[in-house]
Amino acid sequence: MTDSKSVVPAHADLIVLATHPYVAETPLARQSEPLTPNARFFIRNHFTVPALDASTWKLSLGGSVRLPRTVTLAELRQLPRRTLSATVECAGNARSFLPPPTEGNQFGYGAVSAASWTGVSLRDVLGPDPFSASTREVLFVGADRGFEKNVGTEIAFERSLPVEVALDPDTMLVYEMNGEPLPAEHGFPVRLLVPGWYGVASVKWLVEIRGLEHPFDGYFQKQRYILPNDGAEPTPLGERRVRAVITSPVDGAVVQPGRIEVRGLAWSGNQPVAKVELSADGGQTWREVNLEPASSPYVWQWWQATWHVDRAGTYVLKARATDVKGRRQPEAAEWNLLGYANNGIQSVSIDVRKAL
Ligand SMILES: Nc1nc2c(c(=O)[nH]1)N[C@H]1C(S)=C(S)[C@@H](COP(=O)(O)O)O[C@H]1N2
Ligand SMILES: [Mo]
Repeated sequence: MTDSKSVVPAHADLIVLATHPYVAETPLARQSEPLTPNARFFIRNHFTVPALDASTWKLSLGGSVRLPRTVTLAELRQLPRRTLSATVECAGNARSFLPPPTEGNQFGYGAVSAASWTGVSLRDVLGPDPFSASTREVLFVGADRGFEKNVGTEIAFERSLPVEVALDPDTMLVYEMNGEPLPAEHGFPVRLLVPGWYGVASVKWLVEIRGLEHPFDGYFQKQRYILPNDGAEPTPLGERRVRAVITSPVDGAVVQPGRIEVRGLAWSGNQPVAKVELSADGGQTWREVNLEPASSPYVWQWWQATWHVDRAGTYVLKARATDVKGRRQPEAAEWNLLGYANNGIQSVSIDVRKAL
């Protein structure tokens, strides 16, 4: 069990941005396996990790559900079990590359990871026709809470979904991550998984689901994780934007002329990536790389290309992805006050030098 006062166990493989609450990203160079091992999966907490006991944990179903009730973990485990691979990306991923600087965790490209998730479809938990006819949204409440200075009081971590997204068969309540019970920092014992959406939708330490007859206007729904965020009517962030990253060679690497293997990852939201292109001249010319097929619509795909370089010099590598719906990532994403959803193209500078 997690001690609510303890800091999350040290993750030697992560870059720690903050400890209270704990926020840590995965270095790009450590994204070396098809899925991210649990100990290397990025962590984005807003409050202290709550200490929950699986044997007494209960999920309460209320609000505009037709049949208010509670569900235990044993009951969840009796429902049809499914496993789905999905990437989780924080909307703040790559925020530090969106000039000028914005408030928030200054993530590099590491606020993203992927795992196989096991649990049940939320709609199998809710049953047929679960909500009153006037239900508009479904609210998900985490057990974690704390003082939020922008609100001036203690709040819980909570976020809503449109009913049709909540009832999508791929929206799941998950209790295993990469074949192990969910680690404490990733939502033990049960979290929501909205597989193609920015991570904020996937509420950890889930304890309550509530049908709502009005749009939810909580802090994390209407003041954070929104776009635009310049005072215009805010829309809560939903599906992830398409993007590619280069994992190897790393920015600043020194290599010898010859054949250089370039590798990376690409993902989108609710659909796979169709094409990744690589440029070795800062974006003037592009060629298509070898892209692995997707093992699920929601999970990243590895790609690889061989780059032949004869002459010494500094080169800028760029990779850009296009998903199966034809959405291609932009050269630069539009700046926004809170630095969200930056899917602008990454630049990786490589120094090609002959060995002395
Ligand atoms: N209860 C709760 N759920 C949460 C959060 C949180 O702070 N509390 N953070 C959200 C955000 S912003 C992200 S990006 C993901 C991060 O999931 P991870 O820590 O498992 O990587 O969890 C989401 N779910
Ligand atoms: Mo996030």
